[in-house]
Amino acid sequence: MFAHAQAKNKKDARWIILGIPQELGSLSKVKNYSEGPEIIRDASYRIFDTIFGDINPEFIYDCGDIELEDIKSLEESYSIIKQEIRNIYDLNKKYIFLGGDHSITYPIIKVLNDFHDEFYLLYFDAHPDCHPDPYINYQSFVYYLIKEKILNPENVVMVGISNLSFEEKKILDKYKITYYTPYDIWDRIEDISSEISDILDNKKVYLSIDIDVFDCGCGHWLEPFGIRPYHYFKIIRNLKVDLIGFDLVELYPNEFCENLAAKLIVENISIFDKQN
Ligand SMILES: [Mn+2]
Repeated sequence: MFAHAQAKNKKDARWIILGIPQELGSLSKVKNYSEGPEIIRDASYRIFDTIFGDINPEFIYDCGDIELEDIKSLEESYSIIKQEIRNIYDLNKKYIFLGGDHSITYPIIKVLNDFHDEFYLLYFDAHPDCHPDPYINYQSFVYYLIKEKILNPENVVMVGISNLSFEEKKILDKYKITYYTPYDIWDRIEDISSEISDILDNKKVYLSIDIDVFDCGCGHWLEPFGIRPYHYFKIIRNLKVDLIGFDLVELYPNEFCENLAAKLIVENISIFDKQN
């Protein structure tokens, strides 16, 4: 149970936490993505009050994890994740999904697309996950969401892109996807946070955070040229949006990184509660 999740039941909560310990979507040999939800919950006991706003634990409910342990096929895992989210989905609540590898965002976006006419994706990641692989996995699912016309590429904003394949660069150009590199972010954070705030002004937004966007080595992929939590919060605090929810994925366990993950979640709640 997440430390700050003290709502007595789902009905009274404004925020719903759901763990998705998926790792089938990863191509990496090290398979401990599935530990993510539990280690983030453990770390939440080391993170106390918030610095950006207030947090009220009575409005946060933790649903626990989706059971994925015995699932051997990716298609089956996507269909179970979709079904479980549909079962608990309520338009009046905000959702926090704990990954897992980044492929969990594929079924999440599919469900959101059923419930919302239009929404924007704000994507913090060192990678655009648009690689045109022959099947849907953690590095190709954004490409598939666009190809399947689930995501409108005009409604995607990527932050912190530092490592992309030749094909991905062409795809980002072809679909005219807005993206910022860590250099852009470090160089002109004030302007970029205003730009992003203008693009997303009053829109419904889903936020996806791959922790490898930060340059502190917390993701499975170790990307040395990234952004800092300062830049992240600078952008997030400037938004005036209708947040649908967010996910946090690809955490590689160690105490510093687990604390960062829990901190991001707790501060997100306080920031987005204040915005509404
Ligand atoms: Mn990534």
